[in-house]
Amino acid sequence: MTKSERILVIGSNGQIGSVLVEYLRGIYGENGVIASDLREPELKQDYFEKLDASDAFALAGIVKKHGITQIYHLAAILSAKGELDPLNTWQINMQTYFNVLEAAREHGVKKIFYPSSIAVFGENVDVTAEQFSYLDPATVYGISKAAGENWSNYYFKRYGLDIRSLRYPGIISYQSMPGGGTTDYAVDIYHKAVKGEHFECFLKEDTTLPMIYMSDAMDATVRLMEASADQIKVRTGYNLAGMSFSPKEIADSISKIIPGFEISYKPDFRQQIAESWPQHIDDSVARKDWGWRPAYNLDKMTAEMISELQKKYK
Ligand code: NAD
Ligand code: AKB
Repeated sequence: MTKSERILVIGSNGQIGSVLVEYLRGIYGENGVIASDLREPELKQDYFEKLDASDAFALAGIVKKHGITQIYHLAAILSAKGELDPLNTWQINMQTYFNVLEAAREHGVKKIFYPSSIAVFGENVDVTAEQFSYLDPATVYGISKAAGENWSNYYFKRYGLDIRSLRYPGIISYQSMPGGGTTDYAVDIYHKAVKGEHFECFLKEDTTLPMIYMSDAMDATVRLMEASADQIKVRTGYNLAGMSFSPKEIADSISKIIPGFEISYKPDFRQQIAESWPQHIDDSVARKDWGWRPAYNLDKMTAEMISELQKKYK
């Protein structure tokens, strides 16, 4: 990739987008990255376009107007929110992606990033999901991500579109709040702990899930996108792992720094979603193909989350 890239980030106000836009601007410059979302950002930005990515015409117009060379397509409805209105979730997740694929094909976009998820796996996967484990997702969100991966592979093979994808685990960040997933508790818990409040968890204490710290997720995303095309051997979605832990383990990690932190458990419908996902992810293919290595484990992440949130709430 060169510094003359013109990158469009769709869904830029969300948990990942708000961090990714800044991260990409650090590499490609302010005007190299056009942010876009349904909603205006909280702080006014020079390079922002209000966009409903379900509108194919509007999306293609922005691609043409800015001479876009790469698209990071983040807009989606996540696992928990998705179950509240399955057909609408399917419609939004798929229509926005088709609009991205077609705008890219017709207007010369060279590269696309498609965020997939551990939600593509389902109940028939073992405790650890391998790169080529069976995909039988239990949520409409997971079904849409698995379909999106297959469409990515199709557009790569049929039209030569250079689409790259990661199956993100639950992402944990201090900069931004999550937007309707099953792993959201693992961000909320830090906010409650730093504010000195009790945390009621919507998952059972021993529900282990794969997670990753935002800093590692940013590193993996750009590393994947900057790898040479011949290093990218998987054109559906790469397994990606950071760490795995249960609510009890994250609470114990927090208690080492904030003694007296209290958690209780009141599982709701998200428990069933969590139980359909693997507990661990084997990301050895990503490590081998393009050199992925995470830098954060649970305690290192906890220390940074608490110290950053203490600055925010002081
Ligand atoms: P989020 O819900 O926080 O943000 C999504 C953003 O997309 C929101 O700002 C929303 O306004 C915007 N959006 C929704 N519909 C849109 C539309 N029609 N047009 C334009 N913008 C629209 O989600 P996130 O956590 O930032 O996730 C980003 C992507 O990464 C998603 O595709 C998600 O599936 C994937 N992912 C996230 C995680 C995670 O833990 N955060 C894990 C796995 C995969
Ligand atoms: C969710 O919980 O829906 C997301 C994800 C793992 O895709 N965080």
